[in-house]
Amino acid sequence: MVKEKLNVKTVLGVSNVSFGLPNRDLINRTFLAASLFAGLDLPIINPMDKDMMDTIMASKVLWNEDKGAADYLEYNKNTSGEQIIVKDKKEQKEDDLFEIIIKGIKDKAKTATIKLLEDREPLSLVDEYIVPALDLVGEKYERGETFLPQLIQSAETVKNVFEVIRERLSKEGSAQLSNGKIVLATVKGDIHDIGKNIVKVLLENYNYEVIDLGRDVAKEKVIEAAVENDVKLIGLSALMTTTVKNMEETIKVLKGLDKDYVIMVGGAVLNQDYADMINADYYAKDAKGAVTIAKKVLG
Ligand code: B1M
Repeated sequence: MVKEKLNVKTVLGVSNVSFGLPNRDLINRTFLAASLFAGLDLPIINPMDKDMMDTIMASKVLWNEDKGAADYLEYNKNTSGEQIIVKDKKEQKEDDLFEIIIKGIKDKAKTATIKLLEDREPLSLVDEYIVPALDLVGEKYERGETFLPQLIQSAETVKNVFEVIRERLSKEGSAQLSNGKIVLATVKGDIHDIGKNIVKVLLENYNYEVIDLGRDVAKEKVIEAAVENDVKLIGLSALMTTTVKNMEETIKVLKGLDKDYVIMVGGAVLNQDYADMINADYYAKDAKGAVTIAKKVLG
């Protein structure tokens, strides 16, 4: 009411509420959470009381005052393990693209990429920076040393990096798309599309017309696009052990149709043996491998 009617900030000595009661800490931190929820601006608390500080840090995440949960992650770094900071033998520098991806510093990504491209091939950045940095982020995530918001920040940073690479590649490549059409999709249930997008750009660079169905694509949509566009080659990408099953099902349905579709698969979760097992015609380890296969199949 004070905030609505008077439009002023509020301050409150939180722990007075529990005076005379047992287990005051419990009452205090519950009241703190309730007061913050009601819009309290400045709680007066003992900053050495970890429970109270935990509630403050958590509430800032929940009310989105702590963007990307950055302060919360920093605050918890000692309790949840070592945070990702440095690439082993390298000095920690924020202008290093590897560090920029790992730390998810989106606004520095483009400048650092442009600088690297002064004396490097665009695609070398994929193998030297993007893949190893994301691999490290993924490993740390798996070990519980880094968390989903950081994974998302790193992925968004890579988007900025790849934007520059894509622009450079399209300047270098030919504008004609004449070597044949390819349907490309990340399979149902899987939203990982960074690798698929890299494959797409490189295929286009070699003059293939890519019908990109995006990510989380149902098998029915793949079939519809293949029939509609009369393609021979279909590329499927999957990154998770849980979604390769959907890749297998998509291949099964495609192979049951009366056209001889050629199916190439890729993604970090796969290898040649697995690709053979799920009846794919080709497995590509990376984007260059996908181009080699396209050349073999479509010329
Ligand atoms: Co997620 N994720 N993620 N993630 N993520 C992985 C895959 C994981 C291995 C991390 C880990 O735990 N170590 C793990 C899967 C574990 C498993 O398999 N069981 C995982 C998980 C668990 C999850 C979530 C479930 C997390 C959660 O919500 N709790 C969730 C899944 C959501 C879903 O899909 N339903 C999730 C979400 C995300 C983000 C959104 C944050 C983000 C993706 C953003 C995006 O893609 N738009 C993300 C990221 C970035 C990763 C890691 C760290 C990096 C993936 C990547 O982009 N690599 C990843 C760990 C890892 O792979 N090391 C991980 C770089 C990319 C260039 O490589 O895709 O392999 P890649 O592509 C390569 C080659 O494989 C090949 O060429 C590319 C270029 O060389 N290639 C092809 C790929 N597709 C091809 C197709 C071809 C040919 C070649 O022909 C058709």
